[in-house]
Amino acid sequence: MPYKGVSLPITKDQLKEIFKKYDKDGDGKISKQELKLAFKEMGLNFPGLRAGRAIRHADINEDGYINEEEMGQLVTYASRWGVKIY
Ligand SMILES: [Ca+2]
Ligand SMILES: [Ca+2]
Repeated sequence: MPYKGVSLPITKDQLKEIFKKYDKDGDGKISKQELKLAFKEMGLNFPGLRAGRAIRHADINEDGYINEEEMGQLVTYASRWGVKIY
């Protein structure tokens, strides 16, 4: 797990790639459950709560999932929580 911990600076593209890895069912979209697991493994507190908030913020077409286009919003949102992005 090279991505463990939230303090290492990573690029937005890298963070996107990390989120994509958590697309466990391979449908090309990140569900709340998948996002929760991602946040949990990043070491964030309250991953379920954060996943819900992040999806509400980034889910532009309001289908409850984060797709490729919405991923940018998600990354920007996640960067507020100490996931360092340069
Ligand atoms: Ca998925
Ligand atoms: Ca969506």
